[in-house]
Amino acid sequence: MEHTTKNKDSISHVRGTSIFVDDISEIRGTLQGLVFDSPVAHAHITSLDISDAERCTGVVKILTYNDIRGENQIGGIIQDEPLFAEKEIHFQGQAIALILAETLAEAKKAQKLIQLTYTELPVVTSVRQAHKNGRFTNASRTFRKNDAEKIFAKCDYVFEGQVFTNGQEHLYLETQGAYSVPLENGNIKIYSSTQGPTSVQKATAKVLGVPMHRLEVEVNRLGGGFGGKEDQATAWAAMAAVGTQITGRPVKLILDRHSDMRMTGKRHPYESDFKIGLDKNLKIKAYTATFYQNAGAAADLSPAVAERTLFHATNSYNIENVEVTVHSCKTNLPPNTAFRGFGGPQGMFVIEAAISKAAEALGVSAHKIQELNLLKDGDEFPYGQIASETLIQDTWNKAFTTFDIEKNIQQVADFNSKSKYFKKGYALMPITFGISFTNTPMNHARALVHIYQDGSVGISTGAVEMGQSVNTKMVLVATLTLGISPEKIKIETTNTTRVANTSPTAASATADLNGKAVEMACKILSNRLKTESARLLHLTDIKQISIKDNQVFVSEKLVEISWEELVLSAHLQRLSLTENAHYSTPEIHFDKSKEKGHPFAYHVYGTAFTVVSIDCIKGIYEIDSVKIVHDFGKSLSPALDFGQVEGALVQGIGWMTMEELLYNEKGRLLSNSLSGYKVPDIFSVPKIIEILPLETVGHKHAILKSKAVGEPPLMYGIGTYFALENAIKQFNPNYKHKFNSPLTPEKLLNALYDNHPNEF
Ligand code: MTE
Ligand code: LUZ
Ligand code: MOS
Repeated sequence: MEHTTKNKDSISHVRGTSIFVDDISEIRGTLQGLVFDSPVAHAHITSLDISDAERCTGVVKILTYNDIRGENQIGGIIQDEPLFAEKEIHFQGQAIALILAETLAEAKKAQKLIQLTYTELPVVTSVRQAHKNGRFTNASRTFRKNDAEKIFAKCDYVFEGQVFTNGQEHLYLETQGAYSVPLENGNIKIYSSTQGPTSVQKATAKVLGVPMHRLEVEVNRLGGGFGGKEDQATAWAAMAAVGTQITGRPVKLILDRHSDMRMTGKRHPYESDFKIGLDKNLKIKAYTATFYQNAGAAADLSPAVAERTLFHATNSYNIENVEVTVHSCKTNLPPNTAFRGFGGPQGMFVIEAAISKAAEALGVSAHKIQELNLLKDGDEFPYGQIASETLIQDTWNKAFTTFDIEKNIQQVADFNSKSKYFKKGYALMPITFGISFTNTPMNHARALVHIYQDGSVGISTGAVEMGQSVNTKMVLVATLTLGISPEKIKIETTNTTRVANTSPTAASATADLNGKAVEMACKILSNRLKTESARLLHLTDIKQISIKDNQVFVSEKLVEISWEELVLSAHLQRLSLTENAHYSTPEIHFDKSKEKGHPFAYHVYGTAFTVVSIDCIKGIYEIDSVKIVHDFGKSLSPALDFGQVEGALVQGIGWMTMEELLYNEKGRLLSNSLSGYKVPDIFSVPKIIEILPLETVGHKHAILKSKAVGEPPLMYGIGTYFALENAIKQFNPNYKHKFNSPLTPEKLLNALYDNHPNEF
């Protein structure tokens, strides 16, 4: 059954019966919240007059920072982010007030009557400018292995370059929102579309000035998060809860698409400088890079994202001398945040650019340099972890043999020699991605498992379902551990009262962390039930007892005790049918004072081979094929895991080719709607996506040896960028790599003809 398991929500999604925050039946008396946000990116507020607006029909209250009883502070890692602006505005779209009205239409009327006056201050959007001005959201960091600067002098070849990768809009289908409901004695229940129920609970408690136990945060499922709701779901929940605290009424706050795009942070744009040194055998001897991360106006998750950029700065390569530095530059953009890959993609793009630059200058194919420098067991990452169970070369070699890549490369060359206005290009993209929150203390989770007396099972964990199928995976873990059919198992909502102190659903580690806790709780329950079977069967030893297919077996022989009979019997014996287990990842540690340690439980590996075609008259392109060998470990469910690879790949391709985030010099988001911001659709996905699992035994720290899969495949999309640049070179021999992503059709058309040797 495992291989055909589909996401258990798929039917209700298709039928439209799944319940997202905006679908929750409203309680009588519910107020509608509407945010009044800043029209400018940097200013001193001179006055805020809400009196006309507050007199509007239907308006019950307009909240500003003055109404906050606790602290006006929602910063997660660093306390630098007010819920409502006070004296100063730091980005366009920053919340200033929340209108609470009987209807949304009334709130919208009132919104127009709020009078804000301000004096504008200089706006900084560029990271180089912020860096020059010494404006950072958090401390810069450097990872160092040996002495790169010294080694450059001894290298046969040294190349330098600059790189830009743009941000990315999350575009989850369900926009940000929350619904806050008063309970008795001033307690509040918050329904939130968040990846981090505990982050919402903690930040909201601080804003309300109440202890965490007064707040219950409930998450049913998300219509996508992609990192955008790891930290940035908090503000809307806190605002709605302040509304409930002040008015005593339920408050619903759902952002419309436009507001969501304007007010929330995105993937961090990065500008980077690199220097790479090689010997004459194409071995990379030294690598340095400086990353300028556009953090936006507050830290949000930027310190953690920056850290992961450093962890992945050498991607899948072993380099003896490395020095990489990241600066989180403070600008007047909305605070940028987690996005699938979490800084890893930005770091990996730069080393791939450095390799491509070297390949261009030396007249070799980049994949020769890539291949010669792949990691192997025993190599040391710049952060001190020793590579073990390394599978990057296995995925690479399997891709070359199975997909016959050398032949494909020859076919591309043959095509290009015959075709004048259509050209093809290819690239290889190896990935090595570390699994665990880089912040060691976050790597733990709990599960609460109830077996009801009729034999049905209810499981609560800290995992949030957002389309990645974590709930389906939890069902699989419980099914396999308890030996009962999946229909008997229900995954409950994620709720801070049932499972407390959760880490957000993030870092691709959710199924591992929560799944291990589910497995532990189920094992304890299973052993208890086996003991009960032994009692019923007058056996002394439970070793020969097993539970499978909803039945008890002794020494693999069926005995006449069903799961239901066994459970009821245990209940009548007054045994507990509930377990609560806690799992924390073993072995991991990291010393920030030395920037060395063993931060990851394991790594995920893979290799993608991408071929693209460009139309040199129109500047448009297609992706012919992406062929991938991926290390799933021993996949719990290939159907689900393949879906993650396909989705992440296409999201990565979107980031690299068409999603062009654009702010003007005043910090105004120009790509603020779906007419101006293009995401991949079914016509822009590769014509062929082939995914081949690498056959392995899996990793012991992965849930039932099935490795984390959520983020790593996004980085296969990076191959598309380099394949496109290589195709451009086939048409325009004077073209030099630009490393300026996304490579939109407009940029590609210019690249084809800029400085072309022929007249057109
Ligand atoms: N898949 C879907 N359909 N929707 C999402 O929002 N988020 C991604 C990935 N896959 C996401 C998704 C991100 S950013 C992460 S970190 C992982 O799922 C989180 O889930 P996991 O830890 O269970 O893999
Ligand atoms: N979130 C986080 C993450 O807090 N720490 C991480 O290491 C991480 N990695 C990927 C995605 N989200
Ligand atoms: Mo994913 S960026 O860890 O939410």
